[in-house]
Amino acid sequence: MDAPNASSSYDTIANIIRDSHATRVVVLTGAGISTSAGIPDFRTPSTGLYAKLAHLKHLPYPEAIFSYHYFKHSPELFYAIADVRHPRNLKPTISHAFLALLAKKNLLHMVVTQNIDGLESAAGVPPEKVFACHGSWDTQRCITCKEPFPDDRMKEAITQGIVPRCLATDACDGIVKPDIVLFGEPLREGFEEKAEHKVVEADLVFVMGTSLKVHPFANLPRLACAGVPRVLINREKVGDLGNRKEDLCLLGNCDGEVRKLADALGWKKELETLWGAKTEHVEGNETDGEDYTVRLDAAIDKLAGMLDESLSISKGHKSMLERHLTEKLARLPKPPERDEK
Ligand code: CNA
Repeated sequence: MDAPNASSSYDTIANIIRDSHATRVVVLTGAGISTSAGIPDFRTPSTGLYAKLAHLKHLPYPEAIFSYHYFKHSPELFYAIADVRHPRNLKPTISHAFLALLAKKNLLHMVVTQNIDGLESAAGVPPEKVFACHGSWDTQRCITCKEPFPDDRMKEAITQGIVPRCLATDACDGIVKPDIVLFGEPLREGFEEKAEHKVVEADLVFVMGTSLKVHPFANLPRLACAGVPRVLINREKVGDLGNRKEDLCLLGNCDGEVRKLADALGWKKELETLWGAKTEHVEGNETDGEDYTVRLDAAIDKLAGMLDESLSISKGHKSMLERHLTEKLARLPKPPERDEK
């Protein structure tokens, strides 16, 4: 079968939705859905966070900063850049608003997101329709005794770039970590029920703004039943999307593709109105423009300085890195911990 041209793809998807062929829509999202809100993704060459971290010569590999085993040993490195990664005062994108519109029209079965920015909820997707499988910055706890840690103290620590310590008892003093899932940690409870089962039940699956490099999330699109249309909205082809005859690939920026799709559905005005209502009270993205790039670069310079210092004062850092890499290699074949491909 010939690949449909782009304009007929929008119409095909619109027909599937409009003619009520699809009423259990599952949307699988990643960092690309939030880049236009000003949050860099991980893997886009040049603008992604990994490209920036790759210049740090004493970091074993860019993802180490987001690895639990590395965090336990060197939490100060994570907190050196926590302030620029923390999502606050951000506007949801029109792509997030599209998810809320699907929910409003009773079509949304579940959004399964790898994102930790909370922008689905900010756009108005009901909480029971969002499964953030990598957690969020909303809460935090001690990694030793698991006691929750107060929000205001956490905010202070993040702003100042210092490692928060457990307040539960004098004896504990454990490191506090936001309830985001770092590499090597178990996923949030409910992955089977709220992600895998929902994809199996879906009659239409969207995959948006993800490189599908992180497991076990990366396997979710394959769980869609045979014959169920899978729609990729991304700048590039990823995973096995495009391999089934019912797959449709809209390659481009999420927001632009979503606008075209909304147009084909006759939802454009409603979408813009919903988006406007959810963003008018947010004054401006904190991560907008040059100021954010300057802050991010400054945080990464600080990180570089800390790494240089820790290497020059401590041979222990080197042996920790060796241990960490050995542990990482030993852990690789064991899903369902969150891990790279
Ligand atoms: P990734 O590996 O960085 O991939 C992003 C994908 O989105 C790539 O394929 C890009 O080409 C594509 N992309 C980027 N911008 C756009 C855009 N505007 N329109 C269309 N496509 C775009 O990120 P993944 O989400 O796949 O990786 C999973 C990690 C990233 C998760 O564990 C997250 O916690 C982590 N992350 C989250 C956030 C966030 O919460 N906003 C930000 C950065 C990283």
